[in-house]
This record gives sequence, C-alpha cells and structure tokens, in this order.
Amino acid sequence: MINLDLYLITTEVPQMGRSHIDVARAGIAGGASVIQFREKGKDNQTIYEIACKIRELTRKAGIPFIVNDRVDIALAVDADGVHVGQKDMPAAAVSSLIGKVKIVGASVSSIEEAVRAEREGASYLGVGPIFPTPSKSDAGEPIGCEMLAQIRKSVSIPLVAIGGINLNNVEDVFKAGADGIAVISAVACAPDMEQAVKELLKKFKELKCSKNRKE
Ligand code: TZP
Ligand code: MG
Repeated sequence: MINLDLYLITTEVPQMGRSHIDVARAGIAGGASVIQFREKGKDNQTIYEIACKIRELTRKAGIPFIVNDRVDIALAVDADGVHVGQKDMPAAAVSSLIGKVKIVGASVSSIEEAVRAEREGASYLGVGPIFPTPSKSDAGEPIGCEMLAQIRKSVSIPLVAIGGINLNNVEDVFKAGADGIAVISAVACAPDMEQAVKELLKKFKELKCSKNRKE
C-alpha cells in the first residue's frame, strides 16, 4: 500500500521564484513519500510538460506520482494515480478509466462523503480542510480534528489529513487517526523547502514509532 507519511502537493510560489518542479525536487530531496501535481490555471501543453518532468523525478526517486483532477494528463504521463475532489469525476469513474492497479484518491469533508468514496473504490482519502488554509480559497470551513477522528472510525482505507497542516499541529492530526499529512504551504512557502519536509517527516515518523512501541 502507498506510504502517505508526507504527501506533498506542488504549487507555484511566484513571489519566491518557485515552480512546481522546484517544489517537487525539494520535496523528493527531503524524503516526501508521495508527490501530487495540482495546477488549475495553465494551458494543457504546459500542464503536460510539467507533469512529464515530475513523472521523471518521482520515477527516479521511486515514489508515487499523483495528478490532481486530470485523468487525461495522468494517463498521458503514466502517473501512478489521480486525486479527485467532490466536484470532479467520481472515484469509480476515474478507476474505470485508469485501471485497477492505479491509485485513486478522493477529497472528503464529512462522514457521508468518506463512506461514499470508499464504496466507490477510492484507494485513500484526503480529509479536510482540517484547519484554515491559505492555499485553497473554496476549501470550505475547517472540519477540525474531531471530524477527522469520526471519519477515521467510519472507513477503513488510509486517510491523509489536509488543510493548514504544519509542525505545530501534526501531533493533533496523528492522534485523530491520520495515516499521513498532506501539505502545500508548510513546504512551498518555507524558507528552506527540503528542511521543512525533513522536519515534518521526522515529527510524523516519531509519532508513528512511539504509537507502535505502545501497541
Ligand atoms: N484541499 C483541501 S485544503 C487544501 C486542499 C488542496 C489546501 C492545503 O494547503 P495548505 O497550504 O497545506 O493548507
Ligand atoms: Mg479537484
């Protein structure tokens, strides 16, 4: 099964001169366990070219590459999976297009959405936004760790917590049942992206290890 420990979603940060590829490269250097390419504004040719490059980097690193929304781009670059939101194509339809061996992730904010996505064959769920997020203007109200814990009890597929995750709240989402953390700004806007990934990952792995020791 896919290792969701640190699921890095790429973005551009023009004011810091950072491209999707810069973010992906730094994430890989820091040890990210998954890279998702998420881009909503560019033309298809540019999206395809960036996806090709991130595919190459993730393949060399031996980690899964997920494309947000775009089944066509994911197929064209032989990505490992597609991540869909509530307003995108349903997980079952995506799965029928990309095949059973590929990964389908779905964003959910409620128990009902989580149960439906699991029934439709999602491989994992992105649950959030847990906290307020600067990276998605239409993310909706934060659902908090209590809802994450309730979703954890309602489905058995892996969950990745998303939305405002940073070093200060990793422990809270871990305790609520997250199998991994998905981040944009905590890495893409950090002074040193590679270092930010390493610190988040270290924290998450420590929490996992101490839980395993107690069990
Ligand atoms: N979906 C729910 S919140 C979010 C997405 C894509 C943005 C997460 O970004 P950040 O900067 O880690 O809060
Ligand atoms: Mg979407």
